[in-house]
Amino acid sequence: MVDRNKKRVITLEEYIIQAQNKFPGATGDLSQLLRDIGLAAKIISREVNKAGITNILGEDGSKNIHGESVKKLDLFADEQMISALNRAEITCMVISEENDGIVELDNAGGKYIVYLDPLDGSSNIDVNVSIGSIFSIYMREKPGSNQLSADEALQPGLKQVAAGYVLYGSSTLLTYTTGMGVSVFTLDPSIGEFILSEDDVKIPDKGTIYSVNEGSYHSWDKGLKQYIKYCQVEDKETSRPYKARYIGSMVADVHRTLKTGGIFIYPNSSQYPNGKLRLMYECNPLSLIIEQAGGLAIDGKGRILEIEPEAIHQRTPIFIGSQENVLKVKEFLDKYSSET
Ligand code: P6P
Repeated sequence: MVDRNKKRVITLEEYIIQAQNKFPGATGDLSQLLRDIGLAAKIISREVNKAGITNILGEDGSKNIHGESVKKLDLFADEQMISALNRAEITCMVISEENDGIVELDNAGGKYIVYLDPLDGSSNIDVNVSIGSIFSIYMREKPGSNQLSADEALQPGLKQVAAGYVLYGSSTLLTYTTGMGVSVFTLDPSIGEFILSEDDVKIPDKGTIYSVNEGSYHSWDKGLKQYIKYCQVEDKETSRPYKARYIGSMVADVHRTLKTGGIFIYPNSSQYPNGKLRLMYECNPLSLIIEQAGGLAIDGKGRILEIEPEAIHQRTPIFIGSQENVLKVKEFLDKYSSET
């Protein structure tokens, strides 16, 4: 007898189609794009989970455009994502951390522009710590034109039509938003499908975890130093001292912040005067996710999503997480803004 009360699983494909049906005018192109990213994520997840067995761990001996050693898995993830996006012929160009300029796809007239960090946190691959893929999707301002330029891709984060990440951890999660809330899918390897595990996710208004690389403490501005001291002072009313948690993989640190509340920080410093993390394919997509979940993301002054980009690989400081935690660090940054 079928147990009709048993909750039926909803796959990523079914969810995307149901969401598309809410928009009668939808062409189905964005749905196709999200499904293609989902397919690439499954292939990358399989390779990440057996990386220790196949000869795909370690470095491939080359350096990326930022002078960072490239891991074999970085390149594999980049190839899989770009290949998946190319097949659907609705994306005209991809901008990826692994490539200096724009990667022109076969259909130069495609209406979408996709930013990728194909495998973020790759320094953690060889020590089996969670890593992630991040994607950010924009509509072209001049659809149909075969003249591609990076300028067309320089749009503020508020204009993203979709954004999300894949977290390769104890399980593989795909989290995304199209501006109508945040949904989380968990990969069920036994059937090879992403299954809806949480819908319309909301970040707690405040949290008791702060996440920052305290090894750089001495190169921070005074406001941030004072904020971290505030987090560490005992005060039962505000549940302090907070806990410090830092994985060193942005997708993992931000996903934990989404789930538990609190704040993730990668600030400007003497080593990284404009911050280390990339605006277009790390900070903007994760900021859209967190804001859609009711949180906040700033560069220390204003919203990350409102930054008018000047370069496709530009960096930005980021303070992202629960409203109350982000507003509190901003109080300290403003108070000590005139002091270094
Ligand atoms: P640090 C990983 O290399 C990364 O790009 C992000 O995923 C992560 O948040 C950050 O850099 C870690 O940087 O300087 O603390 O090692």
